[in-house]
Amino acid sequence: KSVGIIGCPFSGGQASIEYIESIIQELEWNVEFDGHHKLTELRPAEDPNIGKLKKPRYVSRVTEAVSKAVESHLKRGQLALTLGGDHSLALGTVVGTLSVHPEACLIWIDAHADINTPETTESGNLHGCPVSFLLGIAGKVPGFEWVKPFLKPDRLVYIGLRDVDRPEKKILKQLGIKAYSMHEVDKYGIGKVVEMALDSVNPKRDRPIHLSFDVDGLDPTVAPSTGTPVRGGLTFREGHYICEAIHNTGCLVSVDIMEVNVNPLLFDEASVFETVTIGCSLIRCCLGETLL
Ligand code: DIR
Ligand code: MN
Ligand code: MN
Ligand code: MN
Repeated sequence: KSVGIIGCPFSGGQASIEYIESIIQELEWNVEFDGHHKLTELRPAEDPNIGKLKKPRYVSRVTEAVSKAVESHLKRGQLALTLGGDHSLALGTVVGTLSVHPEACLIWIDAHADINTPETTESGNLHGCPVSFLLGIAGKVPGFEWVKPFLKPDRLVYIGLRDVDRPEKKILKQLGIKAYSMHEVDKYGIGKVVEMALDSVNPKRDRPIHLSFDVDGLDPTVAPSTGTPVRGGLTFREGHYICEAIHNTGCLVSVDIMEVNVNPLLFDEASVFETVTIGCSLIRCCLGETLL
């Protein structure tokens, strides 16, 4: 049992700086951590918008580098654990996973669907767009030609959604993407929702799983230091249950814990501590820690 940790303090797709050093503690696995990737060195001198997209070159370089890092840890038989950082990073982590495990499915925990295209995005922030690139519906954007293989819509499922843009809702419907919003979590309970989610993307529990966990999927009362908090999110236990249940499938190969923001200029110490602590504890569940 070995885990390779990919530290990604990166905020090119969003407006803030993120670190997450202290999350790497007390793991019972054999841990390989090659230091935080020096992603800021990849920042180009000039990076004008492409259409509405902000910092497109920076994001494409960083995410391509991250895809290679994930790929290399997976090829060595390790669980790839990526700590971020802006959720645009998942463009890299998921491509890295798919290039080693083409049959993998993607479970996306988030308040947001992150499926805006370069056409539909209002903010121009690439952290709101990675899924459209992963599905191959983003169109041709210079710098992102490396993004392949693409993910099939029936291999993707969401849990925790509650702030989805109108054009995003249209895309989800058109492609028939399975999504369990907070409404379904309330209605069925988290146990049933996770079971239904797994049944939809991994019915025989034989496909490798990539879990991309945006901490803003959690309620801001339990994960306050994140860039775009939305009220009415997953409880502390619901978040942990998801990680425990996915660990129990035995199929988990790659995990992202994203949007943990430790910038002291944006968040007070207590908020950062709480968010980093819950991030660490989600990771422990993904690695098989049990309550009893
Ligand atoms: C919004 C917000 N849908 C956007 N997305 C966020 O910018 O595209 N994603 N905050 O995490
Ligand atoms: Mn590495
Ligand atoms: Mn996200
Ligand atoms: Mn989000």
